[in-house]
Amino acid sequence: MTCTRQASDEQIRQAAVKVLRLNDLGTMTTAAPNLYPHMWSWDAAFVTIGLSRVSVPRAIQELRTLLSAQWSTGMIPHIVFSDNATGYFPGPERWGTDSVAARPAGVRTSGICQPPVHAIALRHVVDRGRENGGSDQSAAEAFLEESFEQWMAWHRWLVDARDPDGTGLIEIHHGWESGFDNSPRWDAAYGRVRPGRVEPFTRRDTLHVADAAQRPDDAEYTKYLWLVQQMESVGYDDKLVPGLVDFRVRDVFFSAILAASSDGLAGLAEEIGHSTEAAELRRIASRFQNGVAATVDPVTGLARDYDVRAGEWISTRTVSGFAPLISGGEKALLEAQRDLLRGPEWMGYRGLAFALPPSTSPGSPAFKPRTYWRGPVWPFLNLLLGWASRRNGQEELCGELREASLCQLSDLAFGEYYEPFTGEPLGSLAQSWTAAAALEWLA
Ligand code: 9WN
Repeated sequence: MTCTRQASDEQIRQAAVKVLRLNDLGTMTTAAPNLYPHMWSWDAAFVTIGLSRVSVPRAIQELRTLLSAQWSTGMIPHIVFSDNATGYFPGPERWGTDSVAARPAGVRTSGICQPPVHAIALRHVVDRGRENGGSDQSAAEAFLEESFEQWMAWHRWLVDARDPDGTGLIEIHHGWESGFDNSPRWDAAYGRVRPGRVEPFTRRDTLHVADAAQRPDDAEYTKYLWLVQQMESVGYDDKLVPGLVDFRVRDVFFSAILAASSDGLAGLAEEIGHSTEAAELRRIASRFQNGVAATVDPVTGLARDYDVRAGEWISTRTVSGFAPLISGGEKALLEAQRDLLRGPEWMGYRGLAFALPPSTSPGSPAFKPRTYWRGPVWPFLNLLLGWASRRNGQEELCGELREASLCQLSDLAFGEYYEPFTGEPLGSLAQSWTAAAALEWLA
């Protein structure tokens, strides 16, 4: 499918750089200007990838800021709050993390995590530094040496705290940890969450989007806050949370990202002579790659999450079903997944504005074209799929995703997500990781 661009490459590049500049607070880039006035963990990784095309030192700073918020357990929190802590709810007070001893002093954070895309971003920073040479190269290589143990601690924490039984899948305790907040993947699990008394709250997110119906509703938010309250009641203790929290699922997409990132970090470890850690990371990569492959539904061909409390597979048709393309795996599995992705339920669905996978298949009864993770297309995910396709030796698929993405992003709105059939940008505009994805696609 060919598509038309509304702006030249140079116009897209300049507009994307402007978004990142306007969202830059100096040492952190906010995820979006109004809706998200703080740093989000997996957004920061994509922002770093985009920034590395503009300034390697600034890209390094982004990861450094994120690492300054790492808990002593190794966890990297999903939000690092800026000083503008009143601009988003729930803020640090509601998270109740100020009294958690594992949190580094002087940095306010949430108490949960997000998918570990960071080592992929670090690989980009090192590669850009080496391409540029000179001070960019020395800064990137010095940063790799200096930060390596912290990335290692992050991956080890995920493995030890979130997969203690060696299933090859990471357990999450909140939809926010998946980054796919209200995806229909989580509907059944949330259906079983029965909130107790939740402290009263006033949302701020709905003030910053054109139509509040695009966001999760209040009943969903009540459950989100209930889970926070449950975890907060035990100080986010890794040993205690699984025993009391009402949401426990093994997230296949998160696990695939851990596999891919661990493999990437292993390569970086080898380059700096950490061969023991490299071997450990390769074992992690293969454990989670196998874990992901084992979830594939023989009927749909999509990878599945697992609801731990219900003891059930989750078979909703969402884009997370393509987790094996991210983790990598056996040739036959990846070929089948690529066919599916290009097929009539996904990139080839009739009438799509751009041949890009919607977050939920339009063929699914759960599909809602304008509602957040229930249907819209999320541009940063397409960059991740493109990156993985190239790593898997699939330049052609990467090229298709690139072409369609650049057409989509040539509206210069840098939407958080897009209506799949009209191509309308939705949610927050000038979203940082969307701008970053554009910069990386243009390179
Ligand atoms: C909650 C920042 C984040 C993304 C998530 C996305 C959304 C937050 C929210 O925004 O989540 O973490 O308030 O809706 O779902 O993937 O990291 O862009």
